[in-house]
Amino acid sequence: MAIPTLNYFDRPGRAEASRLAFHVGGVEFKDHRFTAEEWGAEYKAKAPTGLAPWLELEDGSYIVESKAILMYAANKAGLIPKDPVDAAVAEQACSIMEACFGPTRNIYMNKEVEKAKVELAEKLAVADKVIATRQSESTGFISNAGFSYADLFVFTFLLGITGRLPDAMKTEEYPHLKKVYEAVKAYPKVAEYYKSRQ
Ligand SMILES: N[C@@H](CCC(=O)N[C@@H](CS)C(=O)NCC(=O)O)C(=O)O
Repeated sequence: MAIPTLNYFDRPGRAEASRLAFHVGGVEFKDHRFTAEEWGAEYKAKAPTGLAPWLELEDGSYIVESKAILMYAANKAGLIPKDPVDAAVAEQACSIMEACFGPTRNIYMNKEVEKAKVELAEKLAVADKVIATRQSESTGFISNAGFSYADLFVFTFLLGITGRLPDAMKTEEYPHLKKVYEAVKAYPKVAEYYKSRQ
């Protein structure tokens, strides 16, 4: 049986939330990873928009944009809240976290680093504040509706930044984001995924 292929670099980045969603949902997919060298030599030309990730579906068509791919994976995995408010709360968390990508990228690219650090701190503080308003006290997930793709989105952003730019964010300054991170990390299917990759 043909299965979808997720194409991305061999790092978490913008594909990790989808990888985890597929894994959590027990949805089969091919996790095709490449190095930066392979990207330049071969895959950039193959990528539909010249950017990664992209997902090739069983019928040969594709989906680009990491968030759209995550929507596909999350739908397949049953990780999209059904209630309208819960669904909006999940999207709210993703959007507010997405706003942190710009300054993070500038820090990574060594572009106006001090300015980017200030901007990142401001955006993380907003994300922490907004997530606090709906976060489940008992589970630590973004909403009382339970584990969703938004938890994976926030988790993988934090995983990326703490892994690649450990000095850019002091996690203890953002207790609600930290709580999401720890809750997702401890989620059995997620813990199992990282154990299997060791
Ligand atoms: N909005 C796109 C951004 C994709 C993107 O910027 N991908 C980067 C890696 S995270 C990339 O392909 N960089 C290689 C290049 O620009 O050649 C998404 O979310 O999928």
